Amino acid sequence: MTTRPILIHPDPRLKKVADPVAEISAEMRALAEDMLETMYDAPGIGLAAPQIGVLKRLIVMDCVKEEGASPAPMALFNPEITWSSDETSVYEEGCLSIPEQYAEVTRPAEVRVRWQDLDGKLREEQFDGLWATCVQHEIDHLNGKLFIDYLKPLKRQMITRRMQKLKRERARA
Ligand code: K1U
Ligand code: ZN
Repeated sequence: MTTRPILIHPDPRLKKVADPVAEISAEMRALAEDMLETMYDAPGIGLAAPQIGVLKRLIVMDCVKEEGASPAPMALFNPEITWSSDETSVYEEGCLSIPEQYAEVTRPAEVRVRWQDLDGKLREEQFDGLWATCVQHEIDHLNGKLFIDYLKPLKRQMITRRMQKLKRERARA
């Protein structure tokens, strides 16, 4: 398993619609393992393949945050939201591609998601709480959408400028 560098916004690869995974091959399973390692190392609670520059419809998540609790890693290939609740919830989101920037985003409080697991088996589950927020944030990444796209243009521009500055500083270091 290897950690992979995470792309920082703005990057054109973060704005593209990712391609479906045609076959859950050994290579795709290894990619999922690398993504989980990269997510835990960051640390984060989710990661989408485009964030490491791979334009494939694969996300990983583990939203168990309590200290000492057992990890609950998930890898979802070709995830699709099949139902969203009318009830919404607000969460102060962050993004590993937009480090140290947080903002409140309103999303459906519960979603049903269908996906293929590591064995290629079709699965469907209902998510709530932080899992629901995270799975929607990650599926947005597969569609080239970032949490800052939900914000007012001025706030989005301010965050984008901060990220441009951060990238310039990192390139100089
Ligand atoms: O997709 C990503 O960029 C990962 C992102 C997922 C996410 C966070 C918050 C709401 C929705 C989706 C992160 O993991 S940011 C880091 C983070 O939230 C966190 C890090 C350490 C401990 C707990 C949370
Ligand atoms: Zn993100």
